[in-house]
Amino acid sequence: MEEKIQALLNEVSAYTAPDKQAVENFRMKYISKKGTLGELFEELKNVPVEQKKNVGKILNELKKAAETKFNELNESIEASSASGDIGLDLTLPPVANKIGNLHPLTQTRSRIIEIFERLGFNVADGPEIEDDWHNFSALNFPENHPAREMQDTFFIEKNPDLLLRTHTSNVQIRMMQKQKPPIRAIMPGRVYRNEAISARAHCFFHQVEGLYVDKNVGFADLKQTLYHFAKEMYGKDIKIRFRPSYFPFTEPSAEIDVSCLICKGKGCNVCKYSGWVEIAGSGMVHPNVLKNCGIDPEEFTGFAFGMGIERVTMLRYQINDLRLFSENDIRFLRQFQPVI
Ligand code: 2NL
Repeated sequence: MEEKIQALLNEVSAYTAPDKQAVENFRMKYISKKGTLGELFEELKNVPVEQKKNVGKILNELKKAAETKFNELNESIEASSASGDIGLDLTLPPVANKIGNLHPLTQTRSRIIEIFERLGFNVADGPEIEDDWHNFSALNFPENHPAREMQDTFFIEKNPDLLLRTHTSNVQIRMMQKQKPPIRAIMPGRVYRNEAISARAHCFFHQVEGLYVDKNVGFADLKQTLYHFAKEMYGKDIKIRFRPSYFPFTEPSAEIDVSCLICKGKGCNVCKYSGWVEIAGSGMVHPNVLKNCGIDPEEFTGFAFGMGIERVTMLRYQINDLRLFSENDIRFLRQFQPVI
């Protein structure tokens, strides 16, 4: 038994502990009641009387040595954590934080704003719940226009009418009422239409409308502004074309197409084999609209345009289903990490 105790004495004095857990393991193994010391004191009862004194003495030495060692180990662990050594290697490269990314529609909206801000356009905002006058009447919609029907527009109240705006033109109307030209602003925002939801239509979407009213603003300004926008948004090789169209609030009106980004104009299913995709509607602000807002159409002229942010984003990233934008599916949203 003496030899066994001697061996244990050596073991105890050589013990090292790198962390708190190792110190606790030491305590359990040697000092605790169920540990080695406890067992040895049990065994001491069976040692012959003539040896008992001697064995008891070295066993007590072992006990003391283990207790001293335990205190030492504890102190050195305390001291190393107080000195800032917390078992972390700070020279290792950091683990990148998993941060989120902006929604693809937000990214596109920011890019659109950036392009027009550099041309001197302000950014304006207005209410999504609107009255009939700011959404329809001021914009020269005739009394019996289909957009004024329940199946096309979400009405909140009837007589007097309150509705969810169907475009952000209400913001332009409010701006023209409040402010004298020159006016140069874009209006991004959410708009609502009473449509059956499918891959190509939704009951809400996002729009950016633009307005430029001043003396001598002409169709050439409209064309160059939107051509510049298309080149900034889609690349300098983009082609652009204007097709005659009709809106109650512009005269003349034009639909704007860009050469298909997918097939470069050769023909594919995105451009329906025409080589062109529609990106915006536009036109010269109708004199009635200017008059309705207290601006003299003899003195001032202006152009306006409107585009869907979803549509621009779908072309940018080749997304084929509008519903993906509002389903909050993380597998879709995570694909729009900005490139650093
Ligand atoms: C489209 C077409 C358009 C406008 C919006 C506008 C606003 C005022 C006066 C005149 Cl206050 N026009 N906005 C003009 C032409 C087209 O939007 O396809 N949007 C998604």
